[in-house]
Amino acid sequence: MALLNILKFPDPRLRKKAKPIQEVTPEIRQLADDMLETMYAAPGIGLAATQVDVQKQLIVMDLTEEKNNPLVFINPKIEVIGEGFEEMDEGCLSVPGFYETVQRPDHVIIHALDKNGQPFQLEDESLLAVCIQHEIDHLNGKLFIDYLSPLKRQRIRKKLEKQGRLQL
Ligand code: K1U
Ligand code: ZN
Repeated sequence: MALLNILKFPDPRLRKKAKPIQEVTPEIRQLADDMLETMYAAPGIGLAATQVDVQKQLIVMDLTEEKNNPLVFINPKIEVIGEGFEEMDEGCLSVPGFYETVQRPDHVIIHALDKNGQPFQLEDESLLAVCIQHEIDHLNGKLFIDYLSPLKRQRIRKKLEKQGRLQL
């Protein structure tokens, strides 16, 4: 297994769109394992392939405190159920140190392939529903800070650019 580099905002590679995975090969399974290791080490509860500079529709997640329920979503799609919305504080491993409130549909059914290429569905009305929407946004080149005002986003960009320069 390998730890992968997580791209940080405003890296333009975070804006690339991921392509569907045509076949679930051993290389894709290895990438999923490496992404899980990277997510656990960060630490985080989710990670999209875009964040590690791979433009494939692959997401990993584990919402347990014990880190014992790794989830892999290949070519995920969501179906929004009803018209309810929920506001939640979100963080992002690509925007480290910032937590902001985002409003999203609160009830979804996720359709995806698992690590063996088998289709599965998951229905959720809590953190999983929020997290999968955040991760699917990554696959589409979108970040949670895109839901904030331009002024707030600019402040975050300046702080992270300053931190990046200090680390050089
Ligand atoms: O996509 C990412 O960058 C991962 C992100 C997922 C996420 C968190 C909260 C709401 C929506 C999506 C994170 O994992 S940020 C870190 C985090 O939430 C966390 C870290 C350690 C323990 C528990 C949570
Ligand atoms: Zn994120």
